[in-house]
Amino acid sequence: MKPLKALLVNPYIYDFAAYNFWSSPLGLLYIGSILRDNGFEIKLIDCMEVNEQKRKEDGRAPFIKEKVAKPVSLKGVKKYFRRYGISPQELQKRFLEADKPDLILITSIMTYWYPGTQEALKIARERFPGSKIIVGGIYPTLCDHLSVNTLREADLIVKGNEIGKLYSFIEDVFSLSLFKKPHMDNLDVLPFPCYDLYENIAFVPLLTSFGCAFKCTYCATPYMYPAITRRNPASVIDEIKFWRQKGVKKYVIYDDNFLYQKELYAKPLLKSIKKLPFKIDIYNPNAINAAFVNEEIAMLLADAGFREVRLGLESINPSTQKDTGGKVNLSSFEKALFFLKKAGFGNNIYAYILAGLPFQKWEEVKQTIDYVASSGAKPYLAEYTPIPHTTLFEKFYRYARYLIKEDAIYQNNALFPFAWEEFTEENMAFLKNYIKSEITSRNENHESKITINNEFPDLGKLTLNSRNGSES
Ligand code: B12
Ligand code: SF4
Repeated sequence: MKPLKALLVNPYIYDFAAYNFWSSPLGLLYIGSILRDNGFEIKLIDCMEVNEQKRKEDGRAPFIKEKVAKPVSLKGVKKYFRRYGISPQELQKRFLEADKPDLILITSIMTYWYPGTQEALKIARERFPGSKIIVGGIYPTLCDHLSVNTLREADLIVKGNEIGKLYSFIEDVFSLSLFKKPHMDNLDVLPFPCYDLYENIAFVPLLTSFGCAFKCTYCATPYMYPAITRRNPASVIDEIKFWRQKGVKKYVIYDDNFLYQKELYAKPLLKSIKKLPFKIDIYNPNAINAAFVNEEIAMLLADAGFREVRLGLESINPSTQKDTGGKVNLSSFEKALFFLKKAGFGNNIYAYILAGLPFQKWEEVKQTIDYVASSGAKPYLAEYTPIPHTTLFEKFYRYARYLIKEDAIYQNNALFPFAWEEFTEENMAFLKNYIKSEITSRNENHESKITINNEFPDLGKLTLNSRNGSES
């Protein structure tokens, strides 16, 4: 019997800004590998192509892009709107060139990118009316009611970890028994994601856990993954060796919880990476928790090949820290900085700062930027994204200036849904510029007001003139 054919599709997206910041359709590629293990012939159309000439040393690259007209729902927004990735016409062409697949699997990564998913679904449906089309990913997971309407052409919509639904559907429709049906939670038995379908593999994400021990009020991870699942360090090492043989040198940790229970997971993993007979580069776009960074961990991160470290700080305002979940405080941040600097990360420590939370005042963000810059770390603005099923979303969605609950397109942080009189779009623009110009030049001139190079800092005393509440 001829093998069944499955076509994986990572749709193009529409957004006001987007850049490949080590982004990759990892969930889709895992599903592809599982089906391949079951004898399916797998093909991939990844619409999110990048401009290879502009790829950075570290693996990041700009997506190819084109200005497009805004949909009616975004007409009033005074920003350019673009499609990132290949055009619908190019996608049609690639579908025309493809043999008729039995199964088409389409992913969706951010909720507000659903229009691209919707279009890819329509194009696939027109070209292959007889194929079964399944859509999964973050959008149906977080916006299940909305996705039922917007993705009507799909034969099946799969939420989060409902992989069992996918297996049953395939078995019913094709009257077969899949012989490998791993649960996604069992990270040690999953086949490695099918990155071999790409001509060039610029980096490979390493999925080392699902879930998180914290419950930050802006984050959907606790909803999507109520239980924490960890991956055995030995399995991660096997995967690194596997990709290294194929020439991959850069790895990106996709983990919300990398240092949690570090004695059992991160430490043995980092030690094993250090012992590998080859060197790799590691990046962590999802920040690590400063509270878990001690001297040994900082050294291990450096020795294992972390090229930079990104820490989540969010805010220096104790009440914002508390209201958003209390995962970090200034004393643990400063301690982490001290050890990371000692381990040699110097100019390569980034601190994420949350901007645009409901009823946040812009001065708080500026003070946090100043604090981070003076500490010698690089401030990095993370504009708040309202995400369904999070505490903040459910509490404040009525106060947003867009209908964020009715249409996921408005969940895009580029729209600044929670702008208000004490934090306007102009304030946000100022803060972005401030980081770019003033702070960058201050960092370049090494004008650090906080000196934490030689001695252990007197924790909690590394205050700035402008720190909220506790001026010193
Ligand atoms: C890694 C990550 C990133 C990476 C890359 C993301 C990527 N995949 O390309 C980077 C660092 C770039 C990133 C950036 C951002 N992220 Co992010 N990110 C994540 C994270 C931690 C993991 C995603 C992941 O790959 N998981 C592992 C894979 C295996 O899971 P998965 O893709 O969801 O797939 C599973 C299912 O969905 C399913 N599946 C997937 N596709 C398909 C298809 C079919 C057919 C089927 C059947 C099943 C299926 O199979 C998998 C297993 O169950 C999630 C949180 C989380 N734990 O999910 C946040 C998350 C997706 N990010 C989020 C946010 C807010 C952001 C940012 C906006 C943050 C910011 N303020 O700057 C930016 C925006 C990015 C941009 N504009 O480009 C939000 C989602 C927001 C939203 N509205 O959708 C999440 C949920 C985190 C949160 N705060 O709650 N992110
Ligand atoms: S923001 Fe990070 S620490 Fe907080 S709940 Fe989400 S994944 Fe966990």
